Amino acid sequence: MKEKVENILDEIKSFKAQTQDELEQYRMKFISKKSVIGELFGEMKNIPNEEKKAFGMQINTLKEAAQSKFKALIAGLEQSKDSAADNDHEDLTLPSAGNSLGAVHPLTYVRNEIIRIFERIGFNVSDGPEIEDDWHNFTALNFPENHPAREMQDTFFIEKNPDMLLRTHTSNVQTRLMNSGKPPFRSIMPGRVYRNEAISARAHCVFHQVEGIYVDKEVSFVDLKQTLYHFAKEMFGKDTEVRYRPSYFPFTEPSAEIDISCQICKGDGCQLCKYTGWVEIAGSGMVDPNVLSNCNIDPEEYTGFAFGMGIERIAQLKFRVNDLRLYTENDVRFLKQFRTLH
Ligand code: 2NM
Repeated sequence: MKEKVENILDEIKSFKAQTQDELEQYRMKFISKKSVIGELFGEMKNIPNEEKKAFGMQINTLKEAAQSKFKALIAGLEQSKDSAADNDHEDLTLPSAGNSLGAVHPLTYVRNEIIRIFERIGFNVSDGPEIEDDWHNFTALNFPENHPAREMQDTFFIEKNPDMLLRTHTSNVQTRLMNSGKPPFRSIMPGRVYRNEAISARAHCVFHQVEGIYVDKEVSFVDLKQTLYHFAKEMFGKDTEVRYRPSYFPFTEPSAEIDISCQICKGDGCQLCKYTGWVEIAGSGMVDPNVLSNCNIDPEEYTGFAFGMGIERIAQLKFRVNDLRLYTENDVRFLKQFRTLH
């Protein structure tokens, strides 16, 4: 009998429980009522009286050993569960996988840059609808009834309502701004515009403009010249030269186109500047008095200048993009080249 008890004790000592199932097997075998130890208690009645005491002490010791081992097995399982959970955590000592940042689209960058330059000299940003009525897009802007820009082949009209169209410039925002209250107005209007053109390297039916307007008492052509001179220097660098060429727009009088010295050949002559040394960046002029009166502003009291430029064009000059279609194809080989912009 003594030998049996010692065998059970050995078995208890060497028992290992790695899973909940094994723990349960241990419990059944050594702890429960029907366990081997339980059976030993049942044998008490067969033990001669003079040995009962010694035997009782033996199996009590065995029972205690079984129970303390059981506690140890439970604690061991809990700990291995915890360390398994620890393995789910990131190893914070590993070097990072590196994150791949997206890039700003070159047109977005140029638009933001234009906004930043004009905001620093007191212009704010205005917004307006891309689907516009004829009055805000053409009539208020002094476009005569028979102006070629109004032709079907130049403008997208809304079929169900020929008075509505996709704006051909962001000047519609200027008419809305001027109509909304009293000068002074000093604002720029970035946005998408539409023209009915066949898509090619040099033309697209959707493109982007920033226009600007400054209306107040005694705004003069000098203000226009200095403002756009400042813009050209900020956008293209201090060494950039600027010139003004007489031009014509329905909504301005007088009108001028703004050229800068060619960024590519620095004035020596190249394909981009068609060997003139100059490239056009914007149109401008003094707001025609008719436009002011159309927008309920007294041209005797107020004057203003306005200008407009194509964002694609500025980006082309800055980044030498030689095909307009690159801007909308979203070829990552093109887009990746602008990764450092922000
Ligand atoms: C240009 C060129 C010249 C212009 C004029 C006006 C308004 F509303 F004041 F009449 N808005 N935009 C303007 C003038 C736009 O874009 C090439």
